[in-house]
This record gives sequence, C-alpha cells and structure tokens, in this order.
Amino acid sequence: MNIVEKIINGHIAGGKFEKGKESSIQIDQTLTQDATGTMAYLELEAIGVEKVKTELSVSYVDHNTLQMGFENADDHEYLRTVAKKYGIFFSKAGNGICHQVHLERFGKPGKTLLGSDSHTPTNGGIGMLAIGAGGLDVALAMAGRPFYTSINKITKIELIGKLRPFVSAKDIILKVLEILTTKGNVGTVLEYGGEGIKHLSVPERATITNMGAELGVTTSIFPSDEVTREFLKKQGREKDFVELKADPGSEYDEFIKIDLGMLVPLVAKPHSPGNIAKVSEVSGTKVNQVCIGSCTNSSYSDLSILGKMLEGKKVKDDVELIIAPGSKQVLNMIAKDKTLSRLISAGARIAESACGFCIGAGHSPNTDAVSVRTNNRNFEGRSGTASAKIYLASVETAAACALTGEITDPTTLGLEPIKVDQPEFLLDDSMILKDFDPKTTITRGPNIGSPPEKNPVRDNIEGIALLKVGDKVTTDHIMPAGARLKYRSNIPKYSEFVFEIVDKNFSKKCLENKKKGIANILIAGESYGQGSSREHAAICPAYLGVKAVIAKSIERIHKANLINFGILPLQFENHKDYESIQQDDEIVIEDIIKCLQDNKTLIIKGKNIKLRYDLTENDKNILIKGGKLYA
Ligand code: MIC
Ligand code: SF4
Repeated sequence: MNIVEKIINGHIAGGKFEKGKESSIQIDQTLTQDATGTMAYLELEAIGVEKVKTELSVSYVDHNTLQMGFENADDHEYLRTVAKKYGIFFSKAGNGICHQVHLERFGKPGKTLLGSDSHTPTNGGIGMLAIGAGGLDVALAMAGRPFYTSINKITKIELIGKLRPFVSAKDIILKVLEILTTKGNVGTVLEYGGEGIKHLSVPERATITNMGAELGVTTSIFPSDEVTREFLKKQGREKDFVELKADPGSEYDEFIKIDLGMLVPLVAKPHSPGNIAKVSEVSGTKVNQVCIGSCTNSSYSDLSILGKMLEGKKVKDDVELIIAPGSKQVLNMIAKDKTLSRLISAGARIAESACGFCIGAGHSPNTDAVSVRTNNRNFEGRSGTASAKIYLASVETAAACALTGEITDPTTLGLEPIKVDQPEFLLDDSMILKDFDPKTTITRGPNIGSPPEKNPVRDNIEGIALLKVGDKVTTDHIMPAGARLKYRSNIPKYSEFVFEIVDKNFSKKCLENKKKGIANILIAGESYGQGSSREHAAICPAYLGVKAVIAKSIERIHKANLINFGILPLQFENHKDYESIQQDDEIVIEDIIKCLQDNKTLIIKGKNIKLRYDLTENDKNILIKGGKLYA
C-alpha cells in the first residue's frame, strides 16, 4: 500500500476504501479558526453533544484578530466559552496561525485531521492525512461522525536531487502548480517521496502541502521519516512519532518526477496562484510592498533566512516590508536570537502572529501597487486593494525584492549560501487553554447569530439566471473576506456582501426575487468555488434564495458546502450550453426530486439544456431534507 491507502484503510468507518467511490473516514483531530469557527460551533451546538468525541479538537483565533469595534472580540469570547464547555483546546489570538501552531504542537503522523480551512493539508508535511472542509462537516466530525469524500486518483510526486542555494520549498510547489495547474485536480491526493525529500525539513514540506489547496487536490502528504522524528523531538513530542512510508512497489495513478537541482526561483503572477513564471522573466518590475508570513512561509527557518539576507542592509526607501511570524513560538525564537533585531534594523514592520495581510485584514497595498508576498493566494482584490498586483514568491525572492525595490532573482545577488541552524524550539503552550467544564455559560454578544435555517430543494424551480460568471470564480469573489469578515457570525448581515465585487446590487436583487417567490440561479464556468473553504459562500447565497448553481465544474469543498446548505450543484452536460444562457434568462427546471431519485438528467425547460449532477444517495437526502443539519 502507499501512504494514503495505509492511513485511509486504518480509518475507514464502514466498508472498504475504493478509489472513485465515496469513503467514510473516521477523524482523529479537528481544527477550526475564528472566521469559519463561529458558524461551525453554532452548528455543533445545534447538533447537540455533551463533549467532542475526537482525540483532539483545537479552536484557533488567527484570522479576525484586529478588534476594531466589538464584533471580533465578541466572536473570540463566544469561541473561548464554547471550547471550554465542549472540551476543545482554545488557542488565543496572538498564539499564531492555526496550521503553523498545529504543526508545531499537535500534528501526528498517521492520524487524520479535518479542518474548517482549505489549508488544513499543511499538516500533510508531518505525515497526517489532513483535509479541509466546510464548518458543518468539521462540526459533525467533532460530534464523532465520519467524513465522507471520494478519492479518485493518487499521484506520486518523486523529488530527486537537492535544491540550489536561494531556491526553496516554495519554488517546488510553484513548479507543481505550473505542471498541474489550479484546475482539474478535484478528487486527487498527492503523495510526495523520493530521495530528495531527505533534504526538506518538516516546515519546508508543510509549505509544499499547504499550497496543494491551490491545485484543488483533496490533500497532499509526505512520509514520516527521520526528519519528522527530529522535528517532533525538538518540539518535545518524540512520543508522537511513527514511521510512515509507502511499501515497495506500491501503485499510483500518475507519476511526476521533479529534479530539485534543476529548479530556479519562480513566482505566481497576478491574479492566480497557477500563473507561474520564472522570477528572471519578470525581474525589474517595480515593487512597492513586500509581505512575509502566512501559513505557507512563516516558520522559524523562513524568518531566520530572511534575517540573514537582510543583516546589515536596509529595505529600499520606497518599499514597505511587513513581516508576520507564524506563531508565538516563532516570534519568541526570533526575539531570542538576533533575527528580530536584524529585521527591525533593516526597516521591517513587525505584525502580529496571525493571518493579517494574507486575508486582507490590514496592510492593503496602495492603489495599483505591486506587492510581492510569501502567502498562497493572489486572487484579485483579496489584498483589500482592487487594483493591486500580487506576486507570490519564496522568502528568498521576497527578501531580494525588498532590498532592490524591484522583482529580483535572489540567486543573482551574489550572496554566500545561508545555513540555518535549527535550535531547540521554545516550548510554551500557555496561550492554549485546555480546561473543560460542561457547566460553562456560553457568552453571546450581539455579533453572534444563529445557525442556518432549513432550505429544502424544490421540486420545480422557476427562476432567473441572476448572475453569469466565468471560469475560476473563487469563494473570495462570492463571499469577500477582508473588512467584511467580521460579520461571519451573522448570516443576514454577511449576506449583504455576496458577490459585491462583481455586482454591488446582487444581494438586493436576490432578496426582491425571493420575496416574489422567484428562484435565483447562478451560472458559472470551470472550477467554480475555488479557494477558501468558507461555507458562508453557500450559506449566504442560500439565505438570499439561490436555489441552484449551474457550472461547467465545481470545486470539491464548495460543492460539499452547497449540498450541506440545500443548493443544487449542477453541471452542464455539454460545456457549450454555457454559451446559450445569458444573464437574466428565465430558468425553469421541473420534477427535480423525482429526477434525483430516479437518477435522471435534469433539463432546463424551453432550452433543452441537459444538466448532470454528481450526487450520492446521502447528498440527495441532504438536499431534499433542507441541509445536512436537518438530514
Ligand atoms: C483563506 O485563506 O482564504 C482562509 C481565509 O483561510 C479560508 C478560510 C476562511 O474563509 O475563513 C480558507 O482557506 O479556507
Ligand atoms: Fe490564514 Fe492566509 Fe493561511 Fe488562510 S491562507 S489560513 S488567511 S494565513
């Protein structure tokens, strides 16, 4: 067996694992973050359990840490008290970004992790089968229910050779993005291996598995080997180590080989993580801002390399450099050695250990700016500045840009190769609250709303194609984050901003139609719902009376979220039919429930457009009952 098969077979909740068929996987650990967490815990309360049933569940506060107004602070207090009541560990704001902290303190090779964040696969770097999902699926896992998913394909990525100086793990995953692109990878799991991995530390492996989310794969995983043991030992957790490797001769559906020695620094150009170019091809482009951090590149070694590259130098006058350490552990460590003072002396602005700039929560660049960032997403507008151009790059490339003020290949700076010593990690879990008291009273400030209502699929849809969008529409387009994020715990309020980047009046028009009993339908191209796992991208449209999404293809997490909240995820049987529907066209689909039950194709009346759906019996039941909370 390969590693993926070993872990799934060890966690199968019923039946046996078969590729292409839905499997039910028992979940050992869960994680939530505050932006998706409040809804997940409202849902957990509605499910009604006394105490979580997982081996470990952690609630992190890392996304909405800025408290401008009462809303985010209300959310934090709600999350703290819910965690105490249900036996969930609570990582306070300031303790760090969920994936980074989880890797340091809780990730265990061979275990399963379900997280309400699309970058949960970061912990694949430590040999976990770590999957991102909507909040409701995570709430159900906390209640002891298995997670259902179909894995269609397991691809082996064989890494050989050794990276050259100033070429890094980020360049490896950017290379994989160039090869596999951001489309067409739904249902795939990537398993890394080959002799090249022995030169990659656990945080470097985690940089690679983190950005599997941008490929749209279900997860990515590395073996657990001596490098993993060493990392766990330094985190004071050697007892959590188990070896994990593929059996000789294990089978894969596809092989990709990458010679690390041949890689050069790469970037993802605006506005997609799949828009890959060599740094040398865009070098010379004027840079206004450099941001270093996020769950992709904010480990101790990332910042240590940065400190050494900036030592004794100054950031270019017209460039601002923002650095957000990934965790309290990282910040504490760079404060104890000379790194922090090197960064400050070079002219960096040190931000909180949180998501911050990555999600547009502060540090938005100026109008039309070029910002080079080490995070994982550069969707249009995500930085908070609609006209900004975001380039994704390694820490080494970002540091070179901060020094020169233009996009610069770090291998051309003539610097001596940098060696990072890995000191003992500083262990201090005092910002992780672990007490459990079932009698805790949950604090609910005015920002805390209610879980989503029942929304059963109708037998006949008489509606209108209220919005037609193109390919690769992300959940950031559907449900913006940044300044809007603080409304996450309040469905009616957050719904005001659905698709605001595309059409400011979308939500108003939806509500008018809803009042008149007209169903709102969304028409989309390929890979609809890429990016974030935020279930609000389904909950809020459902609240606005969106009854179906008709697309060329829909991404995995978003499709599951649509089903979970009663929106029909439909696909054009013939992609050309996308052209024959215009915005504002009338859409009538009849006998839906009967067709679903009899596995018959749905048809748009009067247009003879055939719609297919890829739904299990369980999915159909959820849709008919009005959502997973009610099924
Ligand atoms: C993101 O990177 O887009 C987020 C913000 O972390 C999301 C979760 C969210 O929307 O809260 C994700 O990746 O799932
Ligand atoms: Fe936070 Fe950015 Fe990572 Fe999402 S991608 S978890 S916003 S750091």
